[in-house]
Order: sequence, then structure tokens, then C-alpha cells
Amino acid sequence: MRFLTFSIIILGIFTATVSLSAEPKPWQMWHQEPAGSIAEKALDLHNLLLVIITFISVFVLGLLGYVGWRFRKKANPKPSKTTHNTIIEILWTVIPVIILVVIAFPSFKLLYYMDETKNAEMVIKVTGNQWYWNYEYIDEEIDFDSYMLSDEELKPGQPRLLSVDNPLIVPEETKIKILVTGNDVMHSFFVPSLAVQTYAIAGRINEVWIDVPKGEKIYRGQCNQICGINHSFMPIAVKAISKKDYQAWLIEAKSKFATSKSLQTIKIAATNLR
Ligand SMILES: [Cu+2]
Repeated sequence: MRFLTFSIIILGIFTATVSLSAEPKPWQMWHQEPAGSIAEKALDLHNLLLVIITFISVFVLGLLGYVGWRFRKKANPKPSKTTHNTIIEILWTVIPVIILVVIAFPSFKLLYYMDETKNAEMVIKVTGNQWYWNYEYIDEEIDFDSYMLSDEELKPGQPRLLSVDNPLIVPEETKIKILVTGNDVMHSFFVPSLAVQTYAIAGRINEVWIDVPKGEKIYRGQCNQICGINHSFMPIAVKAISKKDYQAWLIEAKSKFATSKSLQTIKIAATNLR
């Protein structure tokens, strides 16, 4: 009985974390559940490519097996000296070209879709640092750092090495443009479930966008550009909340994170110029 209760509690904790955050699971074999339109389209393209490459691989393997068997020494003691066959040569050039065109079409379509940041409803600037992230809400003049939680700081249900003190808070169902840059070495902003991965390079700004679906959820990611000794200790947590809760959070955040670094820098620079 005690074991049953224990199991139910464990199961409860497990299912609770499953529904509240998008993160890698032990022994996971497939993608994380796609979140947002880019991730859904990327998974569709992946599934199409998987079908195509499976057919090609099975065909080539079958052909190799057949040729190996059919033309073995015993079955074919006198090998033919044929070297050219125009029809076959045209076929093995034209068919791969057709396959590549079939792949290029949806591929470019997705690429241009991902590139379209025009109608974004808000902008967040993400800066990679050794070894933490800084998130700046440009229009709101909010700016804060996001550090990984140490093992001692973890609360029940928070995954180790993936939890942070200040997650990137975003409103659900909103198109958000993200400007990614770096402050020192190269980092990379990577959230698998949102299908977002962009390099953070000092002196450059890379643009991406996300539209997290409805529902309160944490989308977890990591820096995936080897950036120094603590590379694996700068996780990303994107927390989606309702638009109403987001407005409430903004009010709180404006007092909590009011010291806008960039504004301070501008002010200091302006005073120095005088
Ligand atoms: Cu990094």
C-alpha cells in the first residue's frame, strides 16, 4: 500500500513536470513535442525528408545486395567489360536532381518563413555571456540576467542543469522577434521544442522569431556553441504565460529589473561626453 502511494506521488510529480515543461526525457528517441508554427513546420519537413532518405537508403542497400549476389564469382565467372551506358547515366543524374528539387521546395519555403520577422508584436534582445544569458525587453526598458540554478537551489520538479533563476518570460500566442548577440566569445541560443537555434556573436545581431502556443509552459534549451569551461552551465528557460499574467509580470519586473544596463551605459557615456 505504501509502495502504491509512493508510486502515485512519483507518477504525479513526473506527469506534472511533463505537462509544464518541454525538456529532454531519459531515453528519449524522437524530437521534443514541437511548440509554435516554426517547430511544427520543421517537424513536417523532417518527416518528409525521413521518408525520402529511407527509400533512397533501402533502394541503394538492396541494389548493392543484389549486385553482390547476382555477380558473385560463382554465378558470373566471366565478368563483362562494359564501362558506359548512356541511359543509366542519364537516369542516375536526372532522378537525384528531381529528388533535390522536391526537397528544395519545402525547404526554402520554411527558410523564408523563419526569416520573416516583419509582423512581430514585441522584441527581446538576448545576449550570451560567459556563462549566463541576459534578456532585454527593449520597449519596456527591462533587462535582467539569467543564471543556472545550482543543485542546492533546485526545488522539487526542477530539472538539474536546465533550471534558471530568472526565465525569459513571454506571452503566449504572440509573435516575438528575438535579437541574439554576444558579449564575449561565441554562444548559441538553442531551444529545441521551439526549433530555434541562432549564434550569439559579439558585434553582430542575429534575428529569429518565436510564437509559443497557448498555455503556461516552460520551454527549456541550452547554449549549444562550446563557449568555455562553463558552457554546459548556461541553460535557457523560456516561460510562456497568459497575456494577462504577462502584463502583471511587466509591472512587477519594471520595479525589480528597473536598472536597465543599456540605458545606464548610454547615460554614463552622455555624462562623460559633457
Ligand atoms: Cu555559451
